[in-house]
Amino acid sequence: MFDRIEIIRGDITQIKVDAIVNAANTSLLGGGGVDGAIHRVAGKELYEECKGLKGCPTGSARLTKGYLLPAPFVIHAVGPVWRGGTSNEKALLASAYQSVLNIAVEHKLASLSFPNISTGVYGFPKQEAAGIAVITVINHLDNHQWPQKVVFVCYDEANYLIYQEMLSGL
Ligand code: AR6
Repeated sequence: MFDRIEIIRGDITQIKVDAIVNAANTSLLGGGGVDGAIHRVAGKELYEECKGLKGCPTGSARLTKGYLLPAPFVIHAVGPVWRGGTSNEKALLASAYQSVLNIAVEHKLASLSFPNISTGVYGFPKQEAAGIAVITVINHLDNHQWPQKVVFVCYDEANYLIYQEMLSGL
C-alpha cells in the first residue's frame, strides 16, 4: 500500500505524472498560488479549455489537458475557503480529493500528484487538511486499482514536515 504514496517537496508544475491536481476556485479561470503557476506553465490554451467548462462547484473537480505542462492532464479541484470550521469545510475538502480520485478511476490515470488543497489563500489549517487528504487517499487506494500511485507535492516546508510525520506514523 505505502509504496503507492510518495511525499516530495517541490513545484507541482515540474512533475511528470499522468495528471497534476490544481487547487482552483469555482470559476476555473485561474488565480494566484498553485493555480497561477499551473496556468503560467500550461499556457493560454488551458485558460481557453477552462472557459468552456463554465465553472465547478466547491468540493468537485474537472479534467483538462495539460498543454505545455510535463503532465498530460490537469484535474482542477475546488477546495473550500476556511470559515472557522463550522461551514462543512472538512466534508467539502474530502469531497474535493474524492472527486479527483473518481476522475482517475474513470480515466484509468495511473499516477496523480496533489498540492495541499485549500491550505494557502483559502486558510484551511494545514494539519487538519493533511489528515483529510491522507485518509481520503488511503481509503480509496485500499479499494481501487486506479490511480496506482499518488504523490503529495508540498511546496512549503510546514506542509512537508506535516505530511512526512503523518505518513511515517501510519
Ligand atoms: N506547486 C505546488 N504547490 C504549490 C505551488 C506550486 N507551484 N504554489 C503554491 N503551492 P493556494 P488554496 C501550495 O493558495 O489555498 C488561488 O488563487 C501552497 O504552498 O495555491 O486552495 C485559486 O485560484 C499551498 O500549500 O490554493 C483560488 O482562488 C497550496 O499550494 C485559491 O487560490 C495551496 O495554496 C485557492 O486557495
